[in-house]
Amino acid sequence: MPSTNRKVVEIARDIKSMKIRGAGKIARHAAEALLITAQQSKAKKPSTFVRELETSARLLLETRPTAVSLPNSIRFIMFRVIEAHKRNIKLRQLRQLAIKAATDFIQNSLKAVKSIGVIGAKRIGDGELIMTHCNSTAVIAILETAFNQGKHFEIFVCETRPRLQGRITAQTLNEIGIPTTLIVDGAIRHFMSRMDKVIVGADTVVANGAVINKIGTSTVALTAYESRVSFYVAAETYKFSPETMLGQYPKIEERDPSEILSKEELKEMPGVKVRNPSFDITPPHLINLIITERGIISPQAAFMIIREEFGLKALDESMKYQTYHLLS
Ligand code: RUB
Repeated sequence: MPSTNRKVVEIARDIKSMKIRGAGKIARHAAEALLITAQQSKAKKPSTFVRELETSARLLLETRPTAVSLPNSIRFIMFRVIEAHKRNIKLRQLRQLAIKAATDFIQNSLKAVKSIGVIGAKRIGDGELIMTHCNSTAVIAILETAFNQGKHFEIFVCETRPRLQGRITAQTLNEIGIPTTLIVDGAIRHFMSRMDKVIVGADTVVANGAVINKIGTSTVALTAYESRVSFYVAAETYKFSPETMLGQYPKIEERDPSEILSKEELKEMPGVKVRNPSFDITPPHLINLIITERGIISPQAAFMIIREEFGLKALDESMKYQTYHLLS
């Protein structure tokens, strides 16, 4: 088994500890880790080179289980490398191909976020009140684009317990100059009836159009539904999960209780259990639209995006190469 590149170990550690966080950033850093593996490889044979990439890929896949953008970015690169390796191409070309695949993924991903910004901004009206939850690069791209177009609107940001990513959103919106109000998660229903819409990001979009995002998102969606407020999701197509077409749902990550109560506080109430799920599932009937870089779709069309983006052959390959192959 080849040893893992030090920089790759560092990236994997930062994803696990959430120093690197958010589904899009996680995917781009995973691609960067494979890029570094390819660039710094000392392999003398193509098979050793592929094994080195697989070792890095396995380490990255074990970091966080819920955002499908992570396995999708690895699949994008590994699929191309393994197919080329089957054609017996030379080591130098294989390395170039891996570097190109990783670079393409990163560039496509950044382009997708920008396109979502442009498409989503068209749905922001002057004078609107909009709620968001957690911290999503795709959502911020929409809001920043609309703001730069001269639209006036105000954002309500949920604090997002326990890791308070809502504060990161509030800080970013403040830097852009967008009027922003930070609220605690418990105040979501109190303010919802005043909102014109909600926009959140996604970690995974499943085949039936359900969206997995930060814990609390489904409560925001349910509250929006009750108040007849539109609920939009901003998600690049690499957040759509081909595995869900094959019956496999991503695991909902449950993080350490110490993110909620310190070890000392926990010791003071030994009989109390703390649960800390990081994500939840919003069902499709609570979602009005999903904004992708390919356009706006209804959640019911998620299935078509998966078929078109990943194709049946890729679905088949995913059984061979992805989570299954690399983690087995
Ligand atoms: C982040 C989160 C974000 C999505 C989308 O969770 O749920 O809403 O990842 O973000 P965590 P983006 O902080 O646990 O990673 O649009 O930036 O991909």
